[in-house]
Amino acid sequence: RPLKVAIVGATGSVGQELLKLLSTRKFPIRELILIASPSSVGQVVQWNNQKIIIQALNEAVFNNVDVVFMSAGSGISFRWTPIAVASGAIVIDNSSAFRLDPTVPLVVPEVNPQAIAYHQGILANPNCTTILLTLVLGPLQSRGEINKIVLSTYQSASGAGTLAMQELQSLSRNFLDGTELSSHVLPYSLAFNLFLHNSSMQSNGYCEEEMKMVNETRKILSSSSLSVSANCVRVPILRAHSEAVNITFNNPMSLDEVRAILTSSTGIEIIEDFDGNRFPMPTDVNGRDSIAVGRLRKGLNDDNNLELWLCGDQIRKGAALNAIQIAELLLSRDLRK
Ligand code: 2RA
Repeated sequence: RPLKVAIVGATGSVGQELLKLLSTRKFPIRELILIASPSSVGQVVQWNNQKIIIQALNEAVFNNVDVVFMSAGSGISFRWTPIAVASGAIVIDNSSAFRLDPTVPLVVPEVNPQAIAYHQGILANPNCTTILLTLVLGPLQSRGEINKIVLSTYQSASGAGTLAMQELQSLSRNFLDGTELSSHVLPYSLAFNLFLHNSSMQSNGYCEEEMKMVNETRKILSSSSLSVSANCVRVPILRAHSEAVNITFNNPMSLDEVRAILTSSTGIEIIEDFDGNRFPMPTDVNGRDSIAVGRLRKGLNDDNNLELWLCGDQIRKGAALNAIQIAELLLSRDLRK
């Protein structure tokens, strides 16, 4: 039956992608309500030949709502997700608020769809970098246990929001014009520059973004002993994240075997031309559902080692598409609660 759906954070880059995908994927909606910050309340949004007026966030807004896509940051999620669940809604939360809560499934539908069975009203969308990584690790784990992951990320400005994407463009223009370069949204100028991810620094010397990859990857792959080490970097790219990944299995694997697995895995395309030195680039994945994987090669010093490179659209599969795929999975199982 068509559903009443709410998007909290409707004006953000992920909220906008949710609107686009809910329409193109023909998600069964009988009513869509859009909620955003006070500065956006009253704005009219055109969606599926309807004019929808943006509403303020309050308790009543969740009445009779079946599914809430929460995409307004952890603070809003912490406070309003329990209220939405108490109103009878199922919440798919794009923030980090509940991702490590043992009662909350953390889901990449292609990898651990079975996890949705234990939800109690909240399901968490993993961090964008984790979605892209586990989409590849999931199928590979089926061929043999993965002991260790070492990776570096090359994260686009979109991960810091729409204003950060705009700032990258304006600072880059300023750079070329030789004018003033101070950043306001990002911690430093990203014009022809890069910097280590500026999420809060933990006492162990890793930042919050890196620890998200450690903890979320372990939860999604159900492998608490998996060793993960991440180095997260913000780079001057608009909306696609890239990752250089080094995987150690507990047994040797052949590249043909790995290629065959990834080629047949949903949501992954292989872009790989060693002769032409052509591998995935952010421009290959912008606005696309699939992520691109390439440059598969065995480690130089360890037969159990595999190295690869991936690129994926941070706003789409890294956030909005994965959230909708979780909702579609719930629908296929009749929104069990
Ligand atoms: C980032 N993954 O890219 C985080 C939040 N989307 O900064």
